[in-house]
Amino acid sequence: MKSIKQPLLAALIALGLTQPLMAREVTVNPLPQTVKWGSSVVATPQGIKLSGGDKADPDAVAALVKAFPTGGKTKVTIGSRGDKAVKRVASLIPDKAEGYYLSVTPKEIIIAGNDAKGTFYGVQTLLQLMNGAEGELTEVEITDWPESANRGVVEGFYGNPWSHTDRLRQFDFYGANKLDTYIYGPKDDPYHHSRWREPYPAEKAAELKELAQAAARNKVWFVWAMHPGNAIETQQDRNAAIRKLEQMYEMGFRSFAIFFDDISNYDAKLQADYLNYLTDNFVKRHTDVTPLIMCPSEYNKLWAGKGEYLKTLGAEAYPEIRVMWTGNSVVDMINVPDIEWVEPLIQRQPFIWLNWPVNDYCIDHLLMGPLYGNDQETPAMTSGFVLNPMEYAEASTVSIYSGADFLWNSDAYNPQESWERAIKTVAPGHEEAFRTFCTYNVDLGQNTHRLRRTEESPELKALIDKYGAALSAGATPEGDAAFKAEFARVEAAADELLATADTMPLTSEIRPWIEVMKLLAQRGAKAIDMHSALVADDSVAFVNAYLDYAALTDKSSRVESRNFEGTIKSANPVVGSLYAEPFIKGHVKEMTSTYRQRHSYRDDVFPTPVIENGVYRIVGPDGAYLGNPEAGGQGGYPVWQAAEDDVNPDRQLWRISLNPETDRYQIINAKDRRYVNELGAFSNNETSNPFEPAWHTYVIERDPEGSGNFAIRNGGMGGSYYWMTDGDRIKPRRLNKGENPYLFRFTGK
Ligand code: 14T
Repeated sequence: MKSIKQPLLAALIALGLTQPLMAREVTVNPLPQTVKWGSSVVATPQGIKLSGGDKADPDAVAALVKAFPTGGKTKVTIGSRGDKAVKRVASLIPDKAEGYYLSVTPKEIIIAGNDAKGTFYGVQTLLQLMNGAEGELTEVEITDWPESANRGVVEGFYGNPWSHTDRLRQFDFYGANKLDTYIYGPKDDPYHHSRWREPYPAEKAAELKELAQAAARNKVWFVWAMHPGNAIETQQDRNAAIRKLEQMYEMGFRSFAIFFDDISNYDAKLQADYLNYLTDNFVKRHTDVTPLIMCPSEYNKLWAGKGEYLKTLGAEAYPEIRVMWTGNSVVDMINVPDIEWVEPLIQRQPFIWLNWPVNDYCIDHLLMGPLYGNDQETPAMTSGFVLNPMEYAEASTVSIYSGADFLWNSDAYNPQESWERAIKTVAPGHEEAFRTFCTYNVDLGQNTHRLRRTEESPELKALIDKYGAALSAGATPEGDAAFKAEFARVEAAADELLATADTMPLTSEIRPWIEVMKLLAQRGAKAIDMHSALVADDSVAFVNAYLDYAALTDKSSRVESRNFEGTIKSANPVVGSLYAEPFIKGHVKEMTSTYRQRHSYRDDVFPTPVIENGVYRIVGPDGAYLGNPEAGGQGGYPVWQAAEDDVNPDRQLWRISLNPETDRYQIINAKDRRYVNELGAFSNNETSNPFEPAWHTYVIERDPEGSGNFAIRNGGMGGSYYWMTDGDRIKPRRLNKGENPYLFRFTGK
């Protein structure tokens, strides 16, 4: 088919003589540096007539002819700088490593790389244009190159390592999205970590060999990492390391990393000596082995103190050895000052290990939100930049896609827009449903690294903001309907995805989370039914809706992921932990408590909380009242007071309520609304509490001996600290043997 000139096309369309052929501007990932669209529509090749194919990079040619067999009509010219085939466009090729020039016109297609990798990337761009064009490829000229070198992934998490198929699929994905680095270091591969001395068994070795080839085909630099811990000093240890590295060399690997993360009693000088030794006795003994990459023991600023360790490492390790770095803390996005801090210490640009979207420290959550928070200048300030993903390989591709985008062209990177494109690419045909899934799987929940993400379920969040409070107050038919519609939408999305889970690697991998999302939607709908029933004063409907809710909740709590025999970690998927869960749980608790106050019909079906939400006096062991003498102040402590405060009774009143996020009680002074924290002190401020709820929420336990007293156990500190008294203060601490923690009573106003 010949191209049709736009005016003629318009005329034909007007006459109804043809289907509209639209110039279709396809978005390529990562976003290219420059794109100039033309106006002609170009025939999409059925088959191609290739010139330059004999000289051009074989991987690039292979990728091209796999998609478009030769023997057709469309003229395609391919080559890299210096090749005769592309000589006439030599001046148009960007003079940048891995860059390429791509031209698509009705006459011909030209792919001209600045180097072999550039040619390969030119082909990848063409393939994306074709896939997105749906038969309506538009004339275009693209000049493109990456802003930084060594963009990719480090398989560096704790948990079930990726499978062989996972990795093969990943490498195709990296090739297509122009990521060029993969560092192999799954913590729970014994031959990487605990049993690094031992050779891979034959079967694993065969898989790894195949991986090395798949990586090469996709222009992915495969770095195999070893984690020798502290066994680096003796000659025996060093011989064992060299033996293992030589074995890996035999299998086809040419690049290596040594990890020293997550160990104690390490020594910078010794580690540097070891790395230099391996460089002299292994790397330099071969002509084709690249300089080592290393992960230091103090791999982030939080752990590095004044930087003495890093300084020694930087001074002692050969300058060509690259040093990894996670930034300001273990899990943190990368900012310019973080790099400026470490670079002079290690005397080289850091190689960034970004702990995102890894979820090994919050395994019940999938991290499906957008990738943001990394300064746009950082890729160019590093010697490499890799993302540590989730053990869920397919689910990780949402972030990896955006990582590729960010690292190639960080100036143009837009987190939200990139995320939207990632969803379309990762779940073609199920974009809307998968998008819904992703929005409900954004928050990490409470975690040791204190990283939170708040872009969860914006649709539901808007409804909560609009109707959430009114729901407690009474009838909101419009609100009830809106919530029901949202939960129905989420349930339908879950059903759509579940229907694909037998055949689609992505949905089969995340099936347990989809199931929990479906149950969440069903539970949400039941909670709204409870509300309607409560408003209508229909106790039978209320009890029935609650029983359904409880059954669904129970079912949800039993869903497991990775629970196979021999699993390293299995998860109990949590979805919607930031807004959806607290909203649903909180309202159900509130409604059952309201119901119980109004009715006695079947109130036995609701579990009785240890104490009802309410305002209480807290009475201590000597009959003293817990009070707040400096109400409205900063800091300070609640103290035991012998006399009742008649002037300001609020100072001795405490609002005690279940916190739906932690399922534990929060204890807040009624006068100034400040929390009592895990130290038995007040938070500074009534509204903003600097601590996570886990640190100021409590388990309240009734004395099993029937004294009528209660114990207050700390939510933090591993749950082993009880409120005890010390003079006029509360002192949370571990119990001595045989000590009685049931010291407190709660009395009404
Ligand atoms: F090597 C490092 F850069 C690194 O990040 N190491 C581990 C990594 O394998 C893991 O996936 C990541 C996220 O959990 O954090 C590091 O592991 C830790 C970090 C901790 F703060 C393990 C225990 C910790 F207490």
